[in-house]
Amino acid sequence: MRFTAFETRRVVLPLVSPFTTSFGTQVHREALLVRAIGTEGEGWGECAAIVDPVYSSEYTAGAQDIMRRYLIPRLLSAGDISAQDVARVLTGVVGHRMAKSALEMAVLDAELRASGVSFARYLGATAERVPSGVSVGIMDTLDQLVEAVGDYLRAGYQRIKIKIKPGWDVEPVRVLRETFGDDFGLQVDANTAYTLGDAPLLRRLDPYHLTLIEQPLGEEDIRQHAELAKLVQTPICLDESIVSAEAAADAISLGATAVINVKPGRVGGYLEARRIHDLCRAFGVPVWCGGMLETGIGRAANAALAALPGFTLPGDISASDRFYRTDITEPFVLEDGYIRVPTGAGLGVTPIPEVLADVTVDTELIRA
Ligand code: OSB
Ligand code: MG
Repeated sequence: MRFTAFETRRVVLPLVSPFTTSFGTQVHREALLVRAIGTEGEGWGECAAIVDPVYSSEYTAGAQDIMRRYLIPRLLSAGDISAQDVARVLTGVVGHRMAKSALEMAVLDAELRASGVSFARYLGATAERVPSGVSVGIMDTLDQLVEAVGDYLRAGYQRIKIKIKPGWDVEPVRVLRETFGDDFGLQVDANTAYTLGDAPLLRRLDPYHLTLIEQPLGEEDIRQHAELAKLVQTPICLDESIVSAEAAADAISLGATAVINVKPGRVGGYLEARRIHDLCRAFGVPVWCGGMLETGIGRAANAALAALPGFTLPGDISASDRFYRTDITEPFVLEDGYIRVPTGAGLGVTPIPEVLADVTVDTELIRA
């Protein structure tokens, strides 16, 4: 269909508790939503960028700016397009994958709503529900960590991922195994906080049979991850480094990653995410769906993606109430440790107008 306008909308949602990673603490989620307005209907997208450029180079205000100045004008003048054309239309703009992903998602949602097809069916999902994992931030004390993890395990989460950084790594893992035993999936995420010289330290995680260690080294250190993989037993899983299917293929063939965290925003969209899934499946590399503290909009799309057959590990797709007291869509809830994949047309969820109005800090309509 032809798109006549795009609305960008900045929303701020308070988090139920602060979320600390090796790159900082978030107390609320400032997210950028996109509404694509086309000749046959509308669709929603959510940008994965966070408020500051500390996870990747993208950040909320920057994403809004690149959309306004460069990306949306290209889509508005592209004529009749489908979601499969978006990457090509935007290809002249270098980088800004999270911004591009949000726009492609909104176009895809509009298209699928118009044709009555769900994201899950379009992407090739084979599951009706996905196993739910939870990402647990760095805490002030080990007692706080044990309490939080105990609550999540009792709620039914199927695996725990804890954030680590130098000074908060082996000891929290040891305490969690000592307290809760060996019978639950446990993994760690360093968000690039280590160097190859830390291999002896990271090797001390080996006895705790973690499912994986996520992105221990820098985004560009793919070769060094391959070196690290020879020095530690815990499987390495790349997040930040995997910015495209090409990067995924390189990292796999270099032996830098045994598992991949697929985040649609980081790789430029759900279509590229599906290509990475297909590639990993062909290589026999397990994948799981990462998260960026999505609202119900992004969470719905992630659940659909995670229902593809190669997603064999629980992802960071937790219930809405892990982050938000009030989600902007109907909330995703944990049912026996699973999140149900929406079946309605497009995303299958829509923002609740009153809630959306409450959390919106600005909107901008960009027309042809
Ligand atoms: O590295 O996976 C990450 C959140 C923000 C930025 C980076 C990451 C994360 C998470 C949260 O781990 C995952 C979630 O949304 O549940
Ligand atoms: Mg990560």
